Amino acid sequence: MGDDTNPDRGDAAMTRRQAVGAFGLVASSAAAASALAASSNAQAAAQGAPARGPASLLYPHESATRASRDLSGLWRFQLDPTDRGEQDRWFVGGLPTPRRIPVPCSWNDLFDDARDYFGTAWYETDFQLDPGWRGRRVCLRFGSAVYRARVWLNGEYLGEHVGGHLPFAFDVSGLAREREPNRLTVSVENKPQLDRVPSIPDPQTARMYQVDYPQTAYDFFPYCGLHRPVVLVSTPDTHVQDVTVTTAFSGATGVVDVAFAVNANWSGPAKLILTGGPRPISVPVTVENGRGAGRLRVDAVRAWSPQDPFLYRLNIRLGGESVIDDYPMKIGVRTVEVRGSEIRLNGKPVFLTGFGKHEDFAIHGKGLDLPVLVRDFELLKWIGANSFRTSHYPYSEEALMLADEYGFLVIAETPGVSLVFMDAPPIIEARYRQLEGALTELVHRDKNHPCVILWSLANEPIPKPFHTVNDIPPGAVETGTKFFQRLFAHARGLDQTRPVALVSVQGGPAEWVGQGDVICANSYNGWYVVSGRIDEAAATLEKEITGLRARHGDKPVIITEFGADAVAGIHAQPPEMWSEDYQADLIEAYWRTLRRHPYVVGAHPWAFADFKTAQSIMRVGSLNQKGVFTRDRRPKLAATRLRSLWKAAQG
Ligand code: BDP
Repeated sequence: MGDDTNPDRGDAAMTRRQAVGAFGLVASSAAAASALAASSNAQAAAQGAPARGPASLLYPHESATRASRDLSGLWRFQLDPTDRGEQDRWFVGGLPTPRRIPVPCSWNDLFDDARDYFGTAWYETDFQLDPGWRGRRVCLRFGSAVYRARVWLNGEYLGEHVGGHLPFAFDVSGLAREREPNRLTVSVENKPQLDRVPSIPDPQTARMYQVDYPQTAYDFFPYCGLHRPVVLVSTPDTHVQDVTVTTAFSGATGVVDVAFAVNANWSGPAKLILTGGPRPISVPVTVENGRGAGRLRVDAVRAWSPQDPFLYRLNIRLGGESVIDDYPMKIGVRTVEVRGSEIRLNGKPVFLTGFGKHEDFAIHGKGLDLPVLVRDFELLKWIGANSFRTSHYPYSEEALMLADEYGFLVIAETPGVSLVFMDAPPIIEARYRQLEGALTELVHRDKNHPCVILWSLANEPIPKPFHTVNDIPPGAVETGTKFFQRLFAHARGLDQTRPVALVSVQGGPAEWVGQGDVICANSYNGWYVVSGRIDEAAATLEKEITGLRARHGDKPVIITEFGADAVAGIHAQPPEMWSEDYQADLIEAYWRTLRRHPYVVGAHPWAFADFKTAQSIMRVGSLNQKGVFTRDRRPKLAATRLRSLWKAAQG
């Protein structure tokens, strides 16, 4: 953490620049970078720093040519309920009356006056550049800020990013001072807005019969803040900017195709090096105008799978005799495809056992919490899960890297939760653009993870919000159909190597769900419907899944959510709602019913663990208690029940 003194307050260049880009981090940081480049190249040149360009979003793995410094720690923090910080130039003069906040962390569980605060808040810290980084390219990378972040360095506006859960970065070469302390200021704002994703129900048009506080259209607490690490990344001036790896098999040989981009249209020699097998494999590549591509053939390849999550190490090395840049990453060789009613991994059908989860824990909120991450993955292994869904937003990059190592199959979801289609066309269009941007960023970020086997474009889109008394407005289903046609086409344009789906509720609308390669459906018989009657719930489920089959041909089906709230410690014989016994029996009844249908290729009870929600008459203790584990990760009866069912199924 930096100290509180700021020897340099107020004397930096103070030009306040226009916010750039409606949502895109690439657009915003690139535009900001070029605006900045014009104004402060003199400063950069004086420091012998490279001219600024678009910042790479590659995860900041270190190598002989790359270093990074995590700025996590106790920063200064101030709420700004009247939005005066920009006008009063807090990014120049410093925060007037700050308190301390840990980064990364949500602000809501830390301070009583911040729990239900969804306005603008300011973060500030100081840092010193490593003297060894002199003259190198330096970027500032944010893992995620919910929802809109605006960033200043030494009083200079860098740009903004809109939408949480995904990284953004700025090239600060030359702008980050080498001999004096640097001051980093970030405003983070999370106002509930209709045109955001996720959104709130429109109080003007939606007549609600149940209102939560804070009001959300979705069922988790709207935590906000700097949720993931903020990192300084130092690379050579010429550096690898982006990498795309695709893998296939030719008999027992793995075929690894690597395409990569280098900044500033660089041309020259490069090398791809794959290690981890019996001997290193190296392929020379010629980079032309910033583009390089090569193929590695791996004899007797070790395919990545949940049973053997083997990762090779890939280095993309620029230069000939002397190395210009070296980007290291881990890759798994595997294929995924939908064939008939199967999802096939490496040509063999898989059945998904696992859960929908949340990034959620007491006090941290949605802040990256590595101990919880490791514990969760250990518990997933213990219970016999081979997969999970990143409901209902992209999880941290650390979670994805760890899933590669543990061998979990991941359904990677966008932040498109609880989309509705009864609002005015400009609102729906604004949401579309936001979601399309988030999807682009998500695929860009996670395309190289072997663990990601399916993109989920949305969770439970519905024509009109739940808990409303309105009729479905005419045209809402058709509007949604067009919305998803665009979104599916966009997803398939971004990635041809993975299937795409959306997660439906109550089976529909069929025109939306049917666009997926896999039919993903949430089903709450025994809870929200057919409450308290497990046998009838199973019979209703039976009808539901045969109905899905009839509507969607031979596409594979995953039941992505089912379950019941259970308050830990409550028991009942005969089982009744809210007891651990009822939850365990309902989940077992679902499992047994689903397993009778060969085209059902996955069963994910909702949820892995209890998680925080808004306050409502539906949520005891402001918690959704459908967790099979409590919020502090103690197993409920359903956990031991699932463990024996899943172990028995695995033989
Ligand atoms: C589903 C949602 C999920 C909720 C769950 C529930 O997808 O986010 O938490 O219902 O109500 O409809 O428990």
